[in-house]
Amino acid sequence: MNSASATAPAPATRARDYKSDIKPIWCPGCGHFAVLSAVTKALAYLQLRKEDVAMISGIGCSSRLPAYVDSYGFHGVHGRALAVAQGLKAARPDLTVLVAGGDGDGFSIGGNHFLHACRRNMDMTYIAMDNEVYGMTKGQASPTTAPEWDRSKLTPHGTGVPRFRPAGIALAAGASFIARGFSGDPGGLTKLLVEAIGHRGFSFLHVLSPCLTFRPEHKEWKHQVHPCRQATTSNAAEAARLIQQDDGKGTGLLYVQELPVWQPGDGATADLTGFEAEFRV
Ligand SMILES: Cc1ncc(C[n+]2csc(CCOP(=O)(O)OP(=O)(O)O)c2C)c(N)n1
Ligand code: SF4
Repeated sequence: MNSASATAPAPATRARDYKSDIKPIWCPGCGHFAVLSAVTKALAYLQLRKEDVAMISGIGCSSRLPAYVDSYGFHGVHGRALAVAQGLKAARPDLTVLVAGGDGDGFSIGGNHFLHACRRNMDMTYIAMDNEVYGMTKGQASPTTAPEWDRSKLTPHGTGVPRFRPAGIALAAGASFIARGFSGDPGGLTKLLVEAIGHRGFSFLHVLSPCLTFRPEHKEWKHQVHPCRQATTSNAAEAARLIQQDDGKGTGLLYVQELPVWQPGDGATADLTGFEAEFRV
């Protein structure tokens, strides 16, 4: 190695360098492609080392995302991504932890973990790809499906149940960063992701990411999604008003606040030999 190359800075990592060799098997036009692209662009923008990033997910089409990113990853159990991610962050606070999943994974079976992850406020980013349907299991209603949607054989008269409102619930549960992006606006989504990763605490990024296979009518989202009509606030009461008055299609950073971050101390790295011996079968 000559002296010039010894002092030369390492070449910048490009977005495509963060893509794994596995080809996505999502349907053509699936919104999740744009989320994958935003993730790799955000990692490249921040020049994060692959070995310092871990992507965790549950189960669903959206939860396949970690397989397509060349970082550490864990494709886990349906609804348990946040539990796994928090365990990992407790043990390895040095890692940048990103969590990815769908509205079914995160708000139905994983709803309890979502609430407590918000209030625990560990330093990680949660990307919830909301297509208002269970895509992977072929089109059942999810918690964010409109009550009158009657295209699933399981709910031929609609669910009749009001929607789960992810941003409002995240705020009520104590999340310190709440943003909404749209897969039809990849530039805006990348920017929000960079901000979410940079925020110290639990960053909740709600992404409107259509499933054109089971909700083809969501092509219309491109005409319905709009920038949020009010400026970002750090006041929870103002954020509540903003989120309540919004039609659920307003994008941007809705709320950000510095709140105490929960990170266990030495306990996470304690010697567990005795404990493990006690449970050995
Ligand atoms: C414990 C458990 N319950 C149910 C399932 C079946 N299941 C797999 S994916 C899924 C829902 C996927 O929907 P969503 O999380 O919204 O992601 P999408 O596929 O729409 O991206 C369900 C119910 C499962 N795999 N494990
Ligand atoms: S079924 Fe829907 S969510 Fe799943 S890959 Fe196809 S378009 Fe995407």
